[in-house]
Amino acid sequence: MSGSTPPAREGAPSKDSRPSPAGNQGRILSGIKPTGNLHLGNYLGAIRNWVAMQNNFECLFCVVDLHAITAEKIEPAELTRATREVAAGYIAAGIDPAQAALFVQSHVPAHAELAWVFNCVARLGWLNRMTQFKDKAGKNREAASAGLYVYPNLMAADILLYKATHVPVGEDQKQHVELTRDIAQKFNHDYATNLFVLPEPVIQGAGTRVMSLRDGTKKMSKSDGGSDYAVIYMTDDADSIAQKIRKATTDPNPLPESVAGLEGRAEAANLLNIYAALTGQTLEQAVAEQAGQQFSQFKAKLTETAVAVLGPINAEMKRLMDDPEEIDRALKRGAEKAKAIAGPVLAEAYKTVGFLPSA
Ligand code: AQP
Repeated sequence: MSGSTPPAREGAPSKDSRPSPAGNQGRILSGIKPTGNLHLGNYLGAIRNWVAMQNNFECLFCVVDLHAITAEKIEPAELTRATREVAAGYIAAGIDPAQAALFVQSHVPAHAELAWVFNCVARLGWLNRMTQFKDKAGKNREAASAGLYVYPNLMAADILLYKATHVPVGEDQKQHVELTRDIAQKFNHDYATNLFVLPEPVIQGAGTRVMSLRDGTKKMSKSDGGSDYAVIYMTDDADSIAQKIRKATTDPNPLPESVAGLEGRAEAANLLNIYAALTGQTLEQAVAEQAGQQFSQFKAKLTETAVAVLGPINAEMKRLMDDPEEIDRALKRGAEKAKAIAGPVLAEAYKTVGFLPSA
Protein backbone atom coordinates (compact mmCIF):
# COMPACT_ATOMS: atom_id res chain seq x y z
CA MET A 1 0.00 0.00 0.00
CA SER A 2 1.99 2.96 -1.18
CA GLY A 3 1.88 6.00 -3.39
CA SER A 4 0.21 9.31 -2.68
CA THR A 5 -2.21 9.34 -5.59
CA PRO A 6 -5.63 7.76 -5.20
CA PRO A 7 -6.22 4.82 -7.55
CA ALA A 8 -8.07 5.73 -10.73
CA ARG A 9 -11.80 5.93 -10.06
CA GLU A 10 -13.72 2.88 -11.10
CA GLY A 11 -17.40 2.24 -10.98
CA ALA A 12 -18.95 1.21 -7.69
CA PRO A 13 -18.14 -2.32 -6.55
CA SER A 14 -20.40 -5.18 -7.48
CA LYS A 15 -24.03 -5.02 -6.50
CA ASP A 16 -23.51 -7.77 -3.93
CA SER A 17 -21.91 -5.43 -1.43
CA ARG A 18 -24.68 -2.85 -1.70
CA PRO A 19 -27.49 -2.66 0.76
CA SER A 20 -30.75 -3.64 -0.82
CA PRO A 21 -33.48 -2.54 1.58
CA ALA A 22 -36.78 -3.43 0.00
CA GLY A 23 -38.62 -0.46 -1.48
CA ASN A 24 -35.78 1.94 -0.71
CA GLN A 25 -33.64 4.17 -2.87
CA GLY A 26 -30.55 3.22 -0.85
CA ARG A 27 -29.04 3.79 2.53
CA ILE A 28 -28.05 7.16 3.95
CA LEU A 29 -25.85 8.08 6.85
CA SER A 30 -25.32 11.53 8.24
CA GLY A 31 -24.55 13.20 11.55
CA ILE A 32 -24.02 16.38 13.50
CA LYS A 33 -21.30 17.14 16.02
CA PRO A 34 -22.47 17.86 19.56
CA THR A 35 -20.22 20.92 19.82
CA GLY A 36 -22.85 23.32 21.10
CA ASN A 37 -26.48 24.21 20.63
CA LEU A 38 -28.21 23.16 17.43
CA HIS A 39 -29.07 26.13 15.26
CA LEU A 40 -31.21 27.16 12.32
CA GLY A 41 -28.39 26.25 9.90
CA ASN A 42 -28.28 22.68 11.21
CA TYR A 43 -32.05 22.49 10.86
CA LEU A 44 -32.48 24.01 7.39
CA GLY A 45 -29.19 22.73 5.97
CA ALA A 46 -29.32 19.20 7.35
CA ILE A 47 -31.99 17.81 9.68
CA ARG A 48 -35.01 19.02 7.72
CA ASN A 49 -33.65 17.37 4.57
CA TRP A 50 -33.07 14.11 6.41
CA VAL A 51 -36.66 14.10 7.58
CA ALA A 52 -37.75 14.43 3.96
CA MET A 53 -35.51 11.50 2.92
CA GLN A 54 -36.75 9.18 5.66
CA ASN A 55 -39.43 7.47 3.66
CA ASN A 56 -37.32 6.79 0.59
CA PHE A 57 -34.07 5.69 2.16
CA GLU A 58 -32.96 3.39 4.91
CA CYS A 59 -31.55 5.94 7.33
CA LEU A 60 -28.81 6.06 9.94
CA PHE A 61 -28.37 9.32 11.79
CA CYS A 62 -25.66 9.66 14.38
CA VAL A 63 -24.56 12.20 16.90
CA VAL A 64 -20.88 12.30 16.03
CA ASP A 65 -19.33 12.78 19.45
CA LEU A 66 -15.94 11.36 18.41
CA HIS A 67 -15.69 14.21 15.90
CA ALA A 68 -16.75 16.73 18.54
CA ILE A 69 -13.51 16.40 20.50
CA THR A 70 -11.21 17.04 17.52
CA ALA A 71 -11.28 20.81 17.93
CA GLU A 72 -11.27 22.75 21.18
CA LYS A 73 -11.75 20.90 24.45
CA ILE A 74 -15.39 20.71 25.46
CA GLU A 75 -16.34 20.44 29.11
CA PRO A 76 -17.33 16.77 29.64
CA ALA A 77 -20.72 17.65 31.15
CA GLU A 78 -21.41 19.99 28.24
CA LEU A 79 -20.51 17.27 25.72
CA THR A 80 -22.94 14.90 27.44
CA ARG A 81 -25.67 17.55 27.44
CA ALA A 82 -25.07 18.53 23.83
CA THR A 83 -25.11 14.87 22.73
CA ARG A 84 -28.60 14.44 24.17
CA GLU A 85 -29.66 17.79 22.74
CA VAL A 86 -28.64 16.84 19.21
CA ALA A 87 -30.59 13.59 19.55
CA ALA A 88 -33.57 15.53 20.91
CA GLY A 89 -33.29 17.94 17.97
CA TYR A 90 -33.38 15.07 15.47
CA ILE A 91 -36.48 13.56 17.08
CA ALA A 92 -38.27 16.88 17.62
CA ALA A 93 -37.68 17.87 13.99
CA GLY A 94 -39.32 14.66 12.78
CA ILE A 95 -36.73 11.88 12.62
CA ASP A 96 -38.60 8.77 13.71
CA PRO A 97 -36.32 6.68 15.95
CA ALA A 98 -38.51 3.64 15.34
CA GLN A 99 -37.75 3.87 11.62
CA ALA A 100 -34.25 5.34 11.37
CA ALA A 101 -31.27 4.17 13.41
CA LEU A 102 -30.58 7.16 15.62
CA PHE A 103 -27.43 6.63 17.66
CA VAL A 104 -24.34 8.06 19.26
CA GLN A 105 -21.14 7.39 17.34
CA SER A 106 -19.08 6.36 20.40
CA HIS A 107 -21.72 3.75 21.30
CA VAL A 108 -20.64 1.80 18.23
CA PRO A 109 -16.90 1.13 18.77
CA ALA A 110 -16.56 -0.16 15.19
CA HIS A 111 -16.31 3.49 14.02
CA ALA A 112 -13.04 4.07 15.86
CA GLU A 113 -11.78 0.58 15.00
CA LEU A 114 -12.31 0.91 11.28
CA ALA A 115 -10.94 4.47 11.39
CA TRP A 116 -7.60 3.04 12.56
CA VAL A 117 -7.45 0.77 9.54
CA PHE A 118 -8.24 3.79 7.34
CA ASN A 119 -5.49 5.81 9.04
CA CYS A 120 -3.25 3.20 7.43
CA VAL A 121 -5.00 3.34 4.05
CA ALA A 122 -5.32 7.10 3.51
CA ARG A 123 -2.17 8.81 2.31
CA LEU A 124 -0.72 11.92 3.94
CA GLY A 125 -0.87 13.64 0.58
CA TRP A 126 -4.65 13.14 0.49
CA LEU A 127 -5.15 14.52 3.98
CA ASN A 128 -2.89 17.48 3.25
CA ARG A 129 -5.36 18.58 0.59
CA MET A 130 -8.35 18.75 2.95
CA THR A 131 -9.47 22.36 3.04
CA GLN A 132 -11.55 21.85 6.21
CA PHE A 133 -8.40 21.03 8.17
CA LYS A 134 -6.76 24.20 6.89
CA ASP A 135 -9.87 26.23 7.78
CA LYS A 136 -10.37 24.72 11.22
CA ALA A 137 -6.67 24.58 12.19
CA GLY A 138 -6.20 28.18 11.10
CA LYS A 139 -2.78 29.75 11.24
CA ASN A 140 -1.62 27.68 14.20
CA ARG A 141 -1.45 24.26 12.52
CA GLU A 142 1.16 23.01 14.96
CA ALA A 143 -1.34 23.35 17.80
CA ALA A 144 -4.14 21.47 16.01
CA SER A 145 -4.94 18.00 17.34
CA ALA A 146 -3.88 14.90 15.42
CA GLY A 147 -7.58 13.97 15.61
CA LEU A 148 -8.55 17.02 13.57
CA TYR A 149 -6.04 15.97 10.91
CA VAL A 150 -7.35 12.40 10.59
CA TYR A 151 -11.00 13.42 11.05
CA PRO A 152 -11.76 12.59 7.38
CA ASN A 153 -10.60 8.99 7.95
CA LEU A 154 -13.07 8.65 10.81
CA MET A 155 -15.76 10.14 8.62
CA ALA A 156 -14.89 7.56 5.96
CA ALA A 157 -15.31 4.84 8.60
CA ASP A 158 -18.68 6.32 9.65
CA ILE A 159 -19.94 6.01 6.10
CA LEU A 160 -18.29 2.83 4.85
CA LEU A 161 -19.16 0.76 7.93
CA TYR A 162 -22.79 0.93 6.83
CA LYS A 163 -22.20 0.68 3.08
CA ALA A 164 -24.13 3.92 2.82
CA THR A 165 -25.04 4.63 -0.79
CA HIS A 166 -25.77 8.32 -0.24
CA VAL A 167 -24.39 10.87 2.20
CA PRO A 168 -26.28 14.13 2.64
CA VAL A 169 -23.67 16.81 3.37
CA GLY A 170 -23.13 20.52 3.07
CA GLU A 171 -20.93 21.76 0.20
CA ASP A 172 -17.99 22.11 2.63
CA GLN A 173 -18.03 18.37 3.39
CA LYS A 174 -18.09 17.20 -0.23
CA GLN A 175 -14.31 16.86 -0.30
CA HIS A 176 -14.50 14.44 2.63
CA VAL A 177 -17.00 12.23 0.81
CA GLU A 178 -14.64 12.21 -2.17
CA LEU A 179 -11.82 11.15 0.16
CA THR A 180 -14.12 8.42 1.52
CA ARG A 181 -14.53 7.14 -2.03
CA ASP A 182 -10.76 7.19 -2.51
CA ILE A 183 -10.23 5.25 0.72
CA ALA A 184 -12.89 2.68 -0.23
CA GLN A 185 -11.38 2.30 -3.65
CA LYS A 186 -7.83 1.93 -2.40
CA PHE A 187 -8.86 -0.63 0.23
CA ASN A 188 -10.89 -2.60 -2.30
CA HIS A 189 -8.06 -2.43 -4.82
CA ASP A 190 -5.18 -3.24 -2.46
CA TYR A 191 -6.99 -6.20 -0.87
CA ALA A 192 -8.73 -7.36 -4.06
CA THR A 193 -12.16 -7.13 -2.50
CA ASN A 194 -15.42 -5.35 -3.17
CA LEU A 195 -16.25 -4.91 0.50
CA PHE A 196 -16.76 -1.19 0.51
CA VAL A 197 -19.45 0.65 -1.45
CA LEU A 198 -18.54 3.97 -3.03
CA PRO A 199 -21.01 6.51 -1.59
CA GLU A 200 -22.50 9.43 -3.47
CA PRO A 201 -22.60 12.84 -1.80
CA VAL A 202 -26.04 14.40 -1.78
CA ILE A 203 -25.30 18.09 -1.61
CA GLN A 204 -27.95 19.89 0.38
CA GLY A 205 -29.31 22.96 -1.42
CA ALA A 206 -26.89 25.86 -1.66
CA GLY A 207 -29.88 28.06 -0.91
CA THR A 208 -30.08 26.59 2.56
CA ARG A 209 -26.63 27.71 3.63
CA VAL A 210 -27.60 29.88 6.56
CA MET A 211 -25.29 32.74 7.38
CA SER A 212 -24.66 34.64 10.60
CA LEU A 213 -27.31 37.23 11.45
CA ARG A 214 -24.51 39.68 12.27
CA ASP A 215 -22.33 39.07 9.22
CA GLY A 216 -23.96 37.76 6.05
CA THR A 217 -20.63 36.52 4.70
CA LYS A 218 -19.97 34.15 7.63
CA LYS A 219 -21.64 30.75 8.08
CA MET A 220 -24.00 30.44 11.04
CA SER A 221 -22.05 28.16 13.35
CA LYS A 222 -22.40 26.49 16.74
CA SER A 223 -18.93 27.63 17.65
CA ASP A 224 -19.46 31.23 16.54
CA GLY A 225 -17.22 33.00 19.02
CA GLY A 226 -19.02 36.28 18.43
CA SER A 227 -22.36 37.52 19.65
CA ASP A 228 -25.19 35.14 20.54
CA TYR A 229 -27.35 37.39 18.38
CA ALA A 230 -25.60 35.91 15.34
CA VAL A 231 -27.23 32.52 15.75
CA ILE A 232 -30.85 31.37 16.05
CA TYR A 233 -30.79 28.22 18.14
CA MET A 234 -33.37 25.47 17.76
CA THR A 235 -34.02 25.89 21.48
CA ASP A 236 -34.71 29.64 21.25
CA ASP A 237 -38.17 30.72 22.39
CA ALA A 238 -40.35 33.14 20.46
CA ASP A 239 -38.99 36.20 22.29
CA SER A 240 -35.36 35.30 21.61
CA ILE A 241 -36.09 34.60 17.95
CA ALA A 242 -37.89 37.96 17.63
CA GLN A 243 -35.07 39.83 19.35
CA LYS A 244 -32.37 38.21 17.23
CA ILE A 245 -34.18 38.91 13.97
CA ARG A 246 -34.91 42.51 15.07
CA LYS A 247 -31.20 43.02 15.77
CA ALA A 248 -30.02 41.25 12.59
CA THR A 249 -27.65 43.38 10.54
CA THR A 250 -29.27 44.98 7.47
CA ASP A 251 -28.65 47.87 5.10
CA PRO A 252 -30.66 51.08 4.62
CA ASN A 253 -32.39 50.10 1.35
CA PRO A 254 -35.77 48.41 0.86
CA LEU A 255 -35.75 44.81 -0.36
CA PRO A 256 -34.97 44.44 -4.07
CA GLU A 257 -37.37 43.56 -6.90
CA SER A 258 -35.22 40.69 -8.16
CA VAL A 259 -32.54 38.22 -7.05
CA ALA A 260 -29.98 40.20 -9.07
CA GLY A 261 -30.65 43.12 -6.72
CA LEU A 262 -29.22 41.09 -3.84
CA GLU A 263 -25.72 41.40 -5.30
CA GLY A 264 -23.47 42.97 -2.67
CA ARG A 265 -26.25 42.76 -0.02
CA ALA A 266 -25.17 39.66 1.89
CA GLU A 267 -27.39 40.30 4.93
CA ALA A 268 -30.52 40.91 2.87
CA ALA A 269 -29.73 37.81 0.81
CA ASN A 270 -29.31 35.74 3.96
CA LEU A 271 -32.59 36.84 5.54
CA LEU A 272 -34.46 36.25 2.29
CA ASN A 273 -32.82 32.83 1.92
CA ILE A 274 -33.91 31.92 5.42
CA TYR A 275 -37.43 33.14 4.70
CA ALA A 276 -37.54 31.16 1.43
CA ALA A 277 -36.34 27.99 3.16
CA LEU A 278 -38.80 28.36 6.03
CA THR A 279 -41.75 28.95 3.70
CA GLY A 280 -40.73 26.29 1.19
CA GLN A 281 -40.33 28.84 -1.61
CA THR A 282 -37.50 29.38 -4.05
CA LEU A 283 -35.40 32.48 -3.47
CA GLU A 284 -36.98 34.01 -6.58
CA GLN A 285 -40.47 33.52 -5.16
CA ALA A 286 -39.50 34.94 -1.78
CA VAL A 287 -37.87 37.99 -3.38
CA ALA A 288 -40.96 38.58 -5.54
CA GLU A 289 -43.22 38.29 -2.50
CA GLN A 290 -41.22 40.74 -0.41
CA ALA A 291 -40.17 43.14 -3.21
CA GLY A 292 -39.94 46.76 -2.07
CA GLN A 293 -40.62 46.01 1.61
CA GLN A 294 -38.79 47.85 4.36
CA PHE A 295 -36.69 45.62 6.60
CA SER A 296 -38.90 46.40 9.60
CA GLN A 297 -41.97 44.91 7.87
CA PHE A 298 -40.03 42.00 6.43
CA LYS A 299 -38.41 41.19 9.78
CA ALA A 300 -41.84 41.03 11.42
CA LYS A 301 -42.98 38.55 8.77
CA LEU A 302 -39.77 36.54 9.07
CA THR A 303 -40.13 36.38 12.85
CA GLU A 304 -43.71 35.16 12.59
CA THR A 305 -42.63 32.46 10.12
CA ALA A 306 -39.58 31.36 12.11
CA VAL A 307 -41.59 31.12 15.32
CA ALA A 308 -44.30 29.10 13.56
CA VAL A 309 -41.74 26.59 12.25
CA LEU A 310 -39.37 26.41 15.22
CA GLY A 311 -41.94 26.79 18.01
CA PRO A 312 -43.26 23.20 17.98
CA ILE A 313 -39.73 21.79 17.51
CA ASN A 314 -38.50 23.88 20.38
CA ALA A 315 -41.33 22.70 22.65
CA GLU A 316 -40.70 19.05 21.81
CA MET A 317 -36.95 19.43 22.37
CA LYS A 318 -37.65 20.88 25.81
CA ARG A 319 -40.01 18.01 26.62
CA LEU A 320 -37.38 15.46 25.58
CA MET A 321 -34.55 17.20 27.43
CA ASP A 322 -36.68 17.02 30.56
CA ASP A 323 -36.96 13.26 30.01
CA PRO A 324 -33.39 12.16 29.21
CA GLU A 325 -34.33 8.53 29.72
CA GLU A 326 -36.59 8.67 26.68
CA ILE A 327 -33.70 10.04 24.62
CA ASP A 328 -31.32 7.41 25.99
CA ARG A 329 -33.78 4.61 25.22
CA ALA A 330 -34.08 5.77 21.61
CA LEU A 331 -30.29 6.01 21.33
CA LYS A 332 -29.83 2.52 22.78
CA ARG A 333 -32.24 1.07 20.24
CA GLY A 334 -30.46 2.96 17.48
CA ALA A 335 -27.03 1.73 18.58
CA GLU A 336 -28.27 -1.85 18.51
CA LYS A 337 -29.52 -1.42 14.94
CA ALA A 338 -26.28 0.28 13.93
CA LYS A 339 -24.11 -2.43 15.53
CA ALA A 340 -26.03 -5.12 13.71
CA ILE A 341 -24.92 -3.60 10.40
CA ALA A 342 -21.48 -2.35 11.41
CA GLY A 343 -20.28 -5.46 13.27
CA PRO A 344 -20.17 -7.83 10.30
CA VAL A 345 -18.61 -5.17 8.05
CA LEU A 346 -15.83 -4.49 10.56
CA ALA A 347 -15.28 -8.23 11.01
CA GLU A 348 -15.01 -8.64 7.24
CA ALA A 349 -12.58 -5.70 7.01
CA TYR A 350 -10.39 -7.17 9.77
CA LYS A 351 -10.45 -10.59 8.11
CA THR A 352 -9.59 -9.03 4.76
CA VAL A 353 -6.60 -7.23 6.29
CA GLY A 354 -5.46 -10.52 7.87
CA PHE A 355 -5.99 -9.80 11.56
CA LEU A 356 -6.13 -13.08 13.46
CA PRO A 357 -9.74 -13.63 14.59
CA SER A 358 -10.12 -13.43 18.34
CA ALA A 359 -10.76 -16.81 19.95
N1 AQP B 1 -24.95 27.58 8.62
C1 AQP B 1 -25.31 26.44 8.08
N2 AQP B 1 -26.13 26.43 7.00
C2 AQP B 1 -26.53 25.25 6.46
N3 AQP B 1 -26.15 24.05 6.92
C3 AQP B 1 -25.34 24.01 8.00
N4 AQP B 1 -24.81 22.99 8.71
C4 AQP B 1 -24.06 23.50 9.71
N5 AQP B 1 -24.11 24.84 9.69
C5 AQP B 1 -24.89 25.19 8.63
C6 AQP B 1 -25.01 21.60 8.39
O1 AQP B 1 -25.25 20.89 9.60
C7 AQP B 1 -24.69 19.58 9.47
C8 AQP B 1 -23.86 19.20 10.64
O2 AQP B 1 -22.92 20.11 10.98
P1 AQP B 1 -21.82 19.79 12.08
O3 AQP B 1 -22.23 20.30 13.38
O4 AQP B 1 -21.43 18.36 12.09
O5 AQP B 1 -20.60 20.54 11.53
P2 AQP B 1 -20.48 22.00 11.04
O6 AQP B 1 -20.91 22.12 9.62
O7 AQP B 1 -19.04 22.36 11.33
O8 AQP B 1 -21.50 22.81 11.97
P3 AQP B 1 -21.20 24.05 12.84
O9 AQP B 1 -22.46 24.54 13.44
O10 AQP B 1 -20.38 25.07 12.07
O11 AQP B 1 -20.35 23.42 14.00
P4 AQP B 1 -18.94 23.85 14.56
O12 AQP B 1 -19.08 25.31 14.88
O13 AQP B 1 -18.72 23.00 15.76
O14 AQP B 1 -17.93 23.57 13.49
C9 AQP B 1 -23.89 19.54 8.18
O15 AQP B 1 -24.66 18.85 7.21
C10 AQP B 1 -23.73 20.98 7.83
O16 AQP B 1 -23.63 21.18 6.43
